Amino acid sequence: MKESIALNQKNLPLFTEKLDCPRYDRSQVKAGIIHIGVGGFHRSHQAYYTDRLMNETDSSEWGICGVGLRDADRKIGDILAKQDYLYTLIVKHPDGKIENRVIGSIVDFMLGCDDPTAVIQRMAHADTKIVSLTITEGGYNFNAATGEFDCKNPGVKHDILNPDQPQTVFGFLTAALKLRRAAGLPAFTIQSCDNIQHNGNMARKVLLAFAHKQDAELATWIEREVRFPNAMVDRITPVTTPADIQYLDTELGLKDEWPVTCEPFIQWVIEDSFSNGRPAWEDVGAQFVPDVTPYETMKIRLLNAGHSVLGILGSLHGHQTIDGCVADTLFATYLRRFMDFEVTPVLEPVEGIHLDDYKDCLIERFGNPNIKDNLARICLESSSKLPKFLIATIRENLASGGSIEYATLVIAAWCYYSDKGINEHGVPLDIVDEMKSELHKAATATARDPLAFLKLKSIFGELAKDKTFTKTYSNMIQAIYENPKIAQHMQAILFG
Ligand code: CS2
Repeated sequence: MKESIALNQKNLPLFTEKLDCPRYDRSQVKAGIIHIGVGGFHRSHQAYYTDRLMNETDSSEWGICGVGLRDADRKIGDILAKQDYLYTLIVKHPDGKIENRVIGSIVDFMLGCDDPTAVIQRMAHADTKIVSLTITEGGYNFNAATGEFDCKNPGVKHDILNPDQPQTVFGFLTAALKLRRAAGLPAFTIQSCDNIQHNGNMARKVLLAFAHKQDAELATWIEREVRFPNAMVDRITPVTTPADIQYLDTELGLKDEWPVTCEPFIQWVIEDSFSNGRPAWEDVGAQFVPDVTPYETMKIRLLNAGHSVLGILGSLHGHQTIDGCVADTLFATYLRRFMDFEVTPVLEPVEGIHLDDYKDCLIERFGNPNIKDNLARICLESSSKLPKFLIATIRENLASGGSIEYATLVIAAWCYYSDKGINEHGVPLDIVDEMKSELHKAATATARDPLAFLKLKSIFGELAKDKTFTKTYSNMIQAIYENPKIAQHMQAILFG
């Protein structure tokens, strides 16, 4: 059997005929961007746009230096280093077509927990113009109900007292900005790429709250000098599986230990507000707009919430993947009605987008049979996703007298599985959530008090006080606890 060839810079010429490879001279690329949180999504989205930009234009000052802050990031750092930071992007079309592309825009990787000073200095280097983030919704460390920064977080407490040895993203950013100010260098832009509404404003708010605790004068400088563009980011990127690694090996004789797979669709809508220059991402399809609000609301409330609806109801039912849910007519119909009846009425019109087409396209994307997007990924950290994705829609419908049943069933189902830890067939569900034990504790009290789950104020705020909501919710709780077969409850909502 022929030995497969390891992916690295030296071997790249052996692959240029089989797949798209960087055509720019990577040895000349400077890291103008430091990116914190090099997961699958960063690699299928921002790193892809930047790779295309470097292929198509002269943009060598906009390479990316990846940063991981925790020891858990060591493995990815080691793999990337071994591969000269190259990896393969496997784009899977619904008709079975696959496009493979080696991405070269990441040119370095550093681990914050090993050497915080080195990371701070790199951020403070004159070449660094942007620090971008995919640190997940939870990474912003705010209370979802009040929107306020959580100063009690142990990492945050540590960083306030130890400015030179930070552990959290806030500590690193503040320390680096302090050095830049001292050196008379312009501030870098802080560019959030997370699925949070007004992600830039959120990044700004939490960083300023932190900086005020540590050094009020520096906070004032940050407030004045640092730009935090809001952006809507989109590309469905499932977790890489051993089968993806095997596919490259078998089909292309390529040994890549950490490829990333994704759908063909991609979108990035960004507010054009940068402190110190930016790449011309618009040359490769990104859209710069004065106000991203309608785009992000539409995406978070339809796509991400749609995922959560399928993720939670589907997990209880025993489905495994998003495309599996969409292939089930009941789930597909439920999803579409949720979008039409509960989300569409609370959305503002979006320039250039016809909402019906957008929803059709979403359902088609979800149905891509080659993107096996696991429900376990969708349900990860639901406690930090649902307040913005779904509960915000319930709240707005309560205010306007709109329908809430479709979304409320999801909350009741979430309570049930947080309580029991199993699906409706008794199969254990692997719940991964920072608030797992609080969720479980609140949910198990449901037997005594049907509204117990809603007492988690950091998730639900004052929803437990809304009579219209609690009436619908407690009826659903009672019905699910009597009979957890979720399809029957979905049918009852759909067909009365
Ligand atoms: C998903 C997102 O994590 C989730 O809940 O909805 O990761 C989604 O796949 C991306 O936002 C797509 O752009």
